Amino acid sequence: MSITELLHIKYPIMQGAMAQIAKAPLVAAVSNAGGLGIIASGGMSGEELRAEIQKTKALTDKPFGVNLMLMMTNIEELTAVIIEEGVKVVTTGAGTPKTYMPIWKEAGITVIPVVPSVMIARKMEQLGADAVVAEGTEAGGHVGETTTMALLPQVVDAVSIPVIGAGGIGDGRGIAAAFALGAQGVQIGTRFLATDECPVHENFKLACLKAKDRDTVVTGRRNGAPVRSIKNQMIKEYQRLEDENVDRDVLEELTLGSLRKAVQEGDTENGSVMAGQITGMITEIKPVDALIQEMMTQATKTASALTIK
Ligand code: TUI
Repeated sequence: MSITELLHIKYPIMQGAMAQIAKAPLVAAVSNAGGLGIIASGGMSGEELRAEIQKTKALTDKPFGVNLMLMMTNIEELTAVIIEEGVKVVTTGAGTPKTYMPIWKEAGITVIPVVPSVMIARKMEQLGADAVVAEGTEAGGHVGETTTMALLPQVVDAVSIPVIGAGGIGDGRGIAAAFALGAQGVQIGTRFLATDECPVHENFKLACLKAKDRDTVVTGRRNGAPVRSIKNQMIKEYQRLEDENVDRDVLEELTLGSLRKAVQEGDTENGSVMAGQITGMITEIKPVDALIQEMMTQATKTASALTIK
């Protein structure tokens, strides 16, 4: 079965779940445009998630999913809401969904874990995942070590379930490349930041437009939660403290509430501006529907124009 059949969508494009950003307006816009919008539930309570699901339902009659960030401690509570609200697709990140898998499968939910390595992809297949998103280190947010170019074909070879490519995909050429590597779909996060419907502070969008190819950096490798974001004042301070080998809680204090600062308040110097490496090629803020149409046209054109000699 193709990804579009599995997810009941028109185009094989999933929207990456971006904490505090991937909410009803963006999710519904992506689903209405023929992709799969995904609500990022990281940081939400059960009732906050319920409200977001209901807002999304009011804006679209198309399928959408919910992402569960597995570092969260209220996964049971969020799961109950997902089941009660009849959401049919769950993606997971930043951990293993092992203990919850039987509950989700019992409820008839399609489960698609995001994975950073072949080993974890295999593990997810064994646990009963319906597909996996293989996410390369080009992505924004919490990342692994392997690039999409190297990771994707290795995951494709290692599992028999469909593989969706993610990390470093920001236009139709990237989609065609992911399919050339064996992906059956793509997940795109960063490119959707610079859209009209994306409910993130305007300064965050402008930071994405301004950033060049080398302007993102991974911090936090030492404390086991490496995160890619756009370099700024806070990142410089974080790196300085990391180099000084300060205690973990000093670093945590610096990052506490930092995503909120950037996303909500628009403080892109002292806040955490999580974004992937493709932010360097974003030149324009546009509507989600136009973006998806453009990406699909470019992807099919790119694929059919390939000559290798
Ligand atoms: O999860 C993401 N990206 C994220 S989560 C996030 S929220 C956050 N904020 C601050 C610090 C840390 C997180 C921001 N961006 N992508 C999917 C992803 N999953 N990347 C890596 C993984 C992953 C890592 C280990 C998945 C599974 C895993 O281990 C599973 C196992 O079985 O050990």
